[in-house]
Amino acid sequence: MAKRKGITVSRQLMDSQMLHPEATGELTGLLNELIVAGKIISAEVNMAGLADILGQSGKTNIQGEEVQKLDEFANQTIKRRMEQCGYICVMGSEEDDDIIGVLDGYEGKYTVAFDPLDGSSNIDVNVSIGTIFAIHKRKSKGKQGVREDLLQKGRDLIAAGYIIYGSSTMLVYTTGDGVHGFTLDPSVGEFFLSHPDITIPERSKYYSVNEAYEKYWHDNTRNYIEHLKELDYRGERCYSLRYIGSLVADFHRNLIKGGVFLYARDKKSTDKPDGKLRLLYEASPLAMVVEQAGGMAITDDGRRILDIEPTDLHQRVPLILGSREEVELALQYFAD
Ligand code: P6P
Repeated sequence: MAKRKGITVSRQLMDSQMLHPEATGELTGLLNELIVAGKIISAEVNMAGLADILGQSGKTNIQGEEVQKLDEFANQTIKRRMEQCGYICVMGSEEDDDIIGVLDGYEGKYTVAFDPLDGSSNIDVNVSIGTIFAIHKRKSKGKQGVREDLLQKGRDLIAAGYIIYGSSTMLVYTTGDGVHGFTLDPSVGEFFLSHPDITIPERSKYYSVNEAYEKYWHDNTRNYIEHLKELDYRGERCYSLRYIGSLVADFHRNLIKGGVFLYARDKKSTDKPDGKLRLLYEASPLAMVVEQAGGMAITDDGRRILDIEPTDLHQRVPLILGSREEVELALQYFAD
């Protein structure tokens, strides 16, 4: 008797497409192409420990960070698939200074912004890392897309999600009808539904922040974290700090177990007055996922992440996101 494997992501995408009679199948096609790229990256990441791919590539990216070889591989893999998939008109990557076009004749109605391999500084120590993606509908007319097609508010996202390369490879995404998680079965090369309709616990005892920067924090961050440390969580025990230093890994843990993640602005780096994380391909897509899962995502002056009007491809934004009650508590310290 063949062992039932369950629902594949392609089947789930087709089912949700059927709920929208106006759907043309282009979004499904685009997500399927991103999934193929994710499978290719997953195979490479899992091989990294064996191949000589580890180590520095000797190049630096727009962020001034040393680019690991796997970063480049992931970036090239996604760009090659996207430029000729026929579903997008322009893309933006954390690894590329400027917007990236598509092959002539392959222009489609969507755009994609992505971080090809976030947390890459953790590659060599086998910590979970991830690909984050954000999909909008183009606004411009004509063939090739333009910058303005990418600089759209998170609340107008059509779809968003991430692939986490960890003890297993998982795809977590939303198209606005809830959040669904799929686990890759490498033996058949398919993502199977493993976490239907993910909802983030409303409360939690976990907070994620890099405490090493405490002396650089603004008072609101310091007062909030100090308050958490004074709180008895439901009279049982105080909060626990969980911080991996890999955004997708920290976010995924909080999505499943509950928690609040902070990367607020600090006084440490004058060249990063708005914190470290990027709006278009980190904060916005994760904010859509967390809101669809029942959580919240705000800046450290209380604004909703999804309402922010982007002005630059690589703009940074202070980010506080996670369980609804935890972010509501944080709002008492951060709302202007
Ligand atoms: P810090 C990894 O380099 C990253 O971009 C995110 O994945 C992670 O959340 C953050 O930086 C960690 O930054 O300053 O705490 O090392």
